[in-house]
Amino acid sequence: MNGSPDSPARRPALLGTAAGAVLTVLAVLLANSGGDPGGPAVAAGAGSGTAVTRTVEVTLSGMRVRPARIDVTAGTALRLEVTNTDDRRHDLKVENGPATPLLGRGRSRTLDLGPVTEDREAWCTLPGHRAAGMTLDIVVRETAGGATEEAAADGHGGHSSGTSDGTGPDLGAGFSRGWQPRTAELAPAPGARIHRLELRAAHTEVEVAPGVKQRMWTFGGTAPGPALRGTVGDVFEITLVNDDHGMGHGIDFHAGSLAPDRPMRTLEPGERLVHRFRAEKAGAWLYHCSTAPMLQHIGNGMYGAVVIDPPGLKEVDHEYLLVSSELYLGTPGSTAQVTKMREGTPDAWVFNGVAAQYAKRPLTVKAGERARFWVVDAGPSDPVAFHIVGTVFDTVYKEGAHLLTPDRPGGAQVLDLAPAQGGFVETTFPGAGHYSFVDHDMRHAEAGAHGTVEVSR
Ligand SMILES: [Cu+2]
Repeated sequence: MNGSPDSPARRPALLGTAAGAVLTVLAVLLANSGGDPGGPAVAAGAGSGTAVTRTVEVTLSGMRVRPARIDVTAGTALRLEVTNTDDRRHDLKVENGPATPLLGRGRSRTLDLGPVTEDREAWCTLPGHRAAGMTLDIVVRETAGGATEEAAADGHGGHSSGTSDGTGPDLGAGFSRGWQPRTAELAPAPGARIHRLELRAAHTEVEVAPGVKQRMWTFGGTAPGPALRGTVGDVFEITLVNDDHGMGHGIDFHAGSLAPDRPMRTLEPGERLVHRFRAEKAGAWLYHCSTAPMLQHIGNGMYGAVVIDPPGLKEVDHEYLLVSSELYLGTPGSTAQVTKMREGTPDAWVFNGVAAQYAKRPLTVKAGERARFWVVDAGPSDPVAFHIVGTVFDTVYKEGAHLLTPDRPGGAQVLDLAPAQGGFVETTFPGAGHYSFVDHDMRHAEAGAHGTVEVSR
């Protein structure tokens, strides 16, 4: 049974013959955003007189400890080289063990835990930081095992997104190589008065948060589906094709007024229909899958926006469209995932389908430029309070009406939208800097619903 040359049982003996009493195995886990754990993440066992010291580089930043979990073999002497890479100060305290002092940015301290024989937790002791997710689990295994568990536990393994503890995806991590954000720029309405589009309903794997892939149910291969834009009186002729072999889907355009029975019916796999409506009214409208249970169909990605310009809409330097929604990880339609939808405990809140994507890849404008932000709340359940730090809105248009125009003395700070509502705000960025835009419900902002407008001179 121990025939394999690299079987765990033989490794300590081999090491023991090569070295003396103490052998240091350096397992450097790269904590950088997006990098795979580099170097030999070796977990060697204590056996035949071999005591093992293992050194792990640990970084503190963005309300996270990286790695978030370290697997060690029982008896391993563990040494943590702790570095704070955050602008804020943090520390790290090990349960029944040593603690670092408060560390400023770039400061490091080594913690010697000695031989570890039982599971331990470590955390930042600053008020609220532990609850916000600054924890590290040290997990003891009885025997030497493979080196792959560290990698899997480090949040790089697709669905292993660190959500089991309720802290959501690691937003400080990196997106996969080649990742591109969903464009937030909204193109002007095409001149034609009839808009024809084929939309295919299908399953698509999407990187919904840094390093986290999720199977989404999509219109046109993306979540949100493609944005449509026109002017009052335009006709939209949407051909919906159900490419989903597993279930039925339909479509409901809030921008249209018509008897739902036929155009919003559920299409069985392989079926198609043409959904035609005339946009009689201006607004920022939601479209979504019309098949029950809609909580799941919308919650898994089947939504998008239709923008119908109000007459006389002025040109601005930049126009953006941000569709807000919740994000529920896990197998679509599984009991675990649907329970989160019913209980209102999403894993993240997002703009345009991906957590923190515009924090990683900011929107860029120049000082003094004027920008319009269209926002549609796809829900399925939560409202959004759209705010841009450092700006005042002089224009607010919500649900078909101007609530504020620049000729009036008042200003606005938030565009508040219930699920399925839409509108826009306008502002002029006063000077160069980094303006965060957020859902001002901070539970949502801190769990993905934030981005940056980078304003240059
Ligand atoms: Cu559907």
